[in-house]
Amino acid sequence: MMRSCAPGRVFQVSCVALLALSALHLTVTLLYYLDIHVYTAQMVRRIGGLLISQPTSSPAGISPNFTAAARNRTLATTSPLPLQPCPETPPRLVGPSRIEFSQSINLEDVRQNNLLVREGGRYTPSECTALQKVAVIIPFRDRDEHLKYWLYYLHPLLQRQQLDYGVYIINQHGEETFNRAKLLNVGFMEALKEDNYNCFVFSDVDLIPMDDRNIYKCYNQPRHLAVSMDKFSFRLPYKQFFGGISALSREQHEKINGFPNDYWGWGGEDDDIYNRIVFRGMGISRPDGVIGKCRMIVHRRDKKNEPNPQRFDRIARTRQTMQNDGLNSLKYKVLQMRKYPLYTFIDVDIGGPGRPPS
Ligand code: UDH
Ligand code: MN
Repeated sequence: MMRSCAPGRVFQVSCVALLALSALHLTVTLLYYLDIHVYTAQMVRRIGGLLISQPTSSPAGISPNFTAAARNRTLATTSPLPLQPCPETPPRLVGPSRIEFSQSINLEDVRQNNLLVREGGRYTPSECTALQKVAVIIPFRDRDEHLKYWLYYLHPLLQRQQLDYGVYIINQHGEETFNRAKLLNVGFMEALKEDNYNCFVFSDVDLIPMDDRNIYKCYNQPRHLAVSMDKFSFRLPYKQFFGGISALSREQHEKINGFPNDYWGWGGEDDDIYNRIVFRGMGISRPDGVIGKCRMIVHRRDKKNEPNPQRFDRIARTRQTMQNDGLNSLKYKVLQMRKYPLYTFIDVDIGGPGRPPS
């Protein structure tokens, strides 16, 4: 009996072993398949997020679009893929490029060429996690033509620099004498109400960098970016010059009590800012003279921005005035905030010389 049963038993054991093996194989295959699908689903969701985040309506610079922003926020928070930090040197930079102001710019075209820019002029790289969140603040009044060139050149450049950024146009309402530095302080405060920006690039509307290696981000010292401008024959006009475009981290800006609010008219506020930086023990960081080349759109002096005759007296007294004139004394009233496809526009009453905002 035992002998006759033996081959049957061997067969039975083999069958069970085979069955067990098949089951194991099936399970492994199934797990692998499911995993791939979860991953694929994540990819699809991510790419879908990018596609959906394109603005679809409202012509640039004309009508605001609030719904896209809400949608983008939702997508951004549900994105499941962990991303690598963005590299120190962005890989898609092109170096020197041609900047000219002869062609006319159509904002709708600019928008079509920057479909990844979200409502309000926001952008977040999809391929990596940016290390800083940058608010670009532009002091503004009645310079629509210059703004078009700025958007045309800067949006592609900032994206190549893999920055997580937002663009804020701070418009001085009314006819009072212009006050660049106070508008920049307003931009700092208002941008922080929107997001936890940790870097602020303050730029004139008429300045375009000629080389995308001039990165619009913050460094361990306050950064001066407009170091060799065409209008100064591509040289620093003087060693302490801090005008045109600068970048300060939130901490650096707060450490100097922000910028002065009391420079009405053209000139001096940039020297006051330089003094503030030095008096708080910091120095200036700069790109070299080749990378730091910039073009300024040629323009006449604006009305209500005449050279400020008080500027020399004021910059001689920065050490005292900076304690009580700055972020801690800033008073203004936001009249309107509008989200356009390529920028956020904030219309603000900052008062006038000796007159508080109403
Ligand atoms: N700004 C405006 N509107 C104004 C005044 C100034 O938007 O009415 C802003 C704008 O961002 C501008 C910045 O403030 O780029 C600085 O002002 P600016 O461009 O007038 O300063 P700049 O140093 O002054 O260029 C040059 C004076 C004109 C000299 C003309 C002689 N050739
Ligand atoms: Mn200018």
